[in-house]
Formats: sequence, structure tokens, C-alpha cells
Amino acid sequence: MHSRELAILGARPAFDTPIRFGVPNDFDQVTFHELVGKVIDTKRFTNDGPVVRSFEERVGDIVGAKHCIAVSNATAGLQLLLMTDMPGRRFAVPGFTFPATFEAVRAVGHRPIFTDVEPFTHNIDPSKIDATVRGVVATNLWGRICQSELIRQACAGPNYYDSAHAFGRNRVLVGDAEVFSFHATKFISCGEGGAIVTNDDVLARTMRRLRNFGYGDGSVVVTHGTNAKMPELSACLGHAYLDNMDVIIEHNRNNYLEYGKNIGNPYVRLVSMGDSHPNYQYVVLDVNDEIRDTLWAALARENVETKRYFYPGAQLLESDRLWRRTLCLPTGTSVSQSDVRRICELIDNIVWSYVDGCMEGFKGCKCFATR
Ligand code: T4K
Repeated sequence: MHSRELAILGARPAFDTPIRFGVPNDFDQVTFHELVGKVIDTKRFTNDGPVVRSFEERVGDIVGAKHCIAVSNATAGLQLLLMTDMPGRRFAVPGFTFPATFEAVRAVGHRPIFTDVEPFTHNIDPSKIDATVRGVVATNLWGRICQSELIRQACAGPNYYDSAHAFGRNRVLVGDAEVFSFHATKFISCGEGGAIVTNDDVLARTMRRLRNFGYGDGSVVVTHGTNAKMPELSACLGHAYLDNMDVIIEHNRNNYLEYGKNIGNPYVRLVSMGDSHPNYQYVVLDVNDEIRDTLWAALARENVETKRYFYPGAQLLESDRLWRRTLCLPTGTSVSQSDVRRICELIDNIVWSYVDGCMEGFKGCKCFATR
């Protein structure tokens, strides 16, 4: 198809088999079945069992953390960290993030103070952090690490990081603690799961207690707590994924580079992930806000699923702007480089068709390049 030809509505979609967003990556099923067999034989299903323990060791080693505490999901991990403060405190959170970040703050009785993000990194803007907050829960969005030193300068209280997107190698731990997500849509998955990592001995011990109803050693309850334990069966899946981690990252990196080579028009820009990204699991487009929803719907008609992240937690200039412009593209082991090239071709066709007025009429030039 000519690059400026209109995608014909109602015609056969470009992909017969849908290209889906967020499909779990392929993993080593042999390892998984072996581990599951052991769990079933020993009948040890939860409560700090050996598979979770060894999963914690591997995760801690990969990121170079002194302590790793596996949890039921990242949201619960954030809640455990926030439970170390008496309720009613104010925590700065980014305006542009998944709701888990600020809902964790609310769930344990604190108040999220929505703070705008930087236009190019999409991470919380340290210069906008209110000097009177008790602490910060920043998100390492898309796996890109925040300006942690500036955040520390802005707030001497607890600095926690929602690192749901940021598991992987080639990075330094930031803040007092970070929380990873191993949800089904993450590149390393436990189905549901997460992990808190920290170099702080006292905080680590507290997290282990809070995760298990406040139990200390033996059967003595020494503090308040909840149930945020990771089950053994979830850790089996996590181990199988860790075995394939480097292959998955390489696959995603190649897809990201391929998108970079093939996306090129003034209305759509690939958000740069840099050269030493921990995982490349998100491919993010910055799209002219007049076109974004048309592009999303037109790609869906071609059987390409994309995601419009993140509905802003509050009305803030950059957060709101990013919500109207961001589109996440499919990647992962189910998406090949030739799929990527075809998707880029479609993006080009759809955008130029729109701009040329073939679809709904382009209302004006608000292209990011002129900002
Ligand atoms: N902080 C941040 C910054 C986060 O992004 C997240 C989670 C969290 C914290 C919380 O982490 P956890 O507490 O969950 O550990 C998805 C995920 O559900 C969510 O976990 C994730 N962020 C977010 C970025 O993406 P949705 O609303 O887009 O999910 P959904 O159900 O539409 O799934 C996306 C696509 O994935 C679907 O098209 C189908 C596919 N999929 C999904 C699942 C669950 C599969 O193919 N298989 C599956 O099992 O939020």
C-alpha cells in the first residue's frame, strides 16, 4: 500500500491473527512443571515457603539489593511500606501513573498529593514536590528511573519508588525501597506478584512482619499487619520467567529498536528509552493529541491492540497532556520484528490519511515538533 493511501474501512484487517497488547511472554514450561510438581509433592503452598525464598534471592541478586521481600502484588507492597507511618500523612505522588500508586496511599489512610511530571521523562518533577509532604511515592515510569537525588533533596522523609515497570539489570536501587510488579502483563510474571527491595535491614524485617499479619519470630504477633504473602505456585512461574529473562529483554530491545527505525513522521514520536534500559517492556508513542484516539481506533480495526495510558489522577498540566498524547504499542515475545515493521507502516498510513483530510479532517497544526 502506498504510504499515504487511506486504510480502507471495512476491508480485511492488516493482521488476520490479532496482535495483542500485554500478552504474557513465552517461558520455560519444563522448569515451571518441575517446580509445581515439587510444591504439590511437599504440600507447602504458602507462608514463606522454599520456592518463594529462592525467588526472593534471585530477584535480590539481579537488582543488587540486600533484601527482597516477595509480596502478593506491587500494590500490596506499596501499602506495606506506607503502613510504617501513622495514617493521615501527606505523600507526593505523580499525576501521571497507574492508579495503584496513589490508591495504595489512600488505602492505608494517607493523602496523595498529586504532583506534575516532567514532559520528557514522564516521571515526577522534583521541583514541583511540595516541601511540606511527609514522603514521596515516585514511579519509575516505563522503567525509566526518576531523578532520585533531586527527589531526596526535595523531601527528606521516606522516598519510596513504584518500580512496577522497572525490574531488570543495569540499574542502581533508588530511595529507601522500591516495589516491582510481577503481574501477568509484566515481562517477568508470577501471574500476580510483586517484590519489595531495600538495603535497609530494619525496614526489611518490618516488611516481612507486616506481610504476615504482624507475626515476628515464632507465633508472637509483634506489630500490626496484613496478608500480602506470595503463594509458592506464583513463585514457580516467576522462576521459570527468570530463566528466560535475558532472552525476553533482548527480544523487547530489538522490537523497540525496530519501532525506532520505522516510525518517522512529524505527528508521532517514539519516546526514547535510552541505551541501558532495564527491560524495554513498554514501547511508548507520543502522538499529536488530535490524532491519538483516531490512531488507536484505526489500529484496532487492523487487529492491532494498543493502550492509552494513564488517566491522570488529578488535573495537572503535563499529566493531562501526556494522557491525551500517549499510546503504548504491543511488544513481547508474541510480537516479531516483521510485525513491528507492519505496525509502523500502518501507523504511517493512518496518520497521513488523517492529516491529508481523508478521514475526519485535520483541524490544525498542533504538532509536537512545533511546540
Ligand atoms: N504501579 C504501576 C506504575 C503499574 O503500572 C501497575 C500495574 C502497578 C503499580 C500495580 O501492580 P500490581 O499490583 O498489579 O502488581 C494492566 C495491568 O493489569 C496492571 O497490572 C499494569 N500496571 C498496567 C500497566 O497494565 P490494564 O488495565 O491495562 O489491564 P488489562 O486487563 O487491560 O490487560 C492488558 C492486556 O493484557 C489485555 O489486552 C489482555 C492482556 N492480558 C492481560 C492479562 C491480565 C493477557 O494477555 N493475559 C493476562 O493474564 O492494566
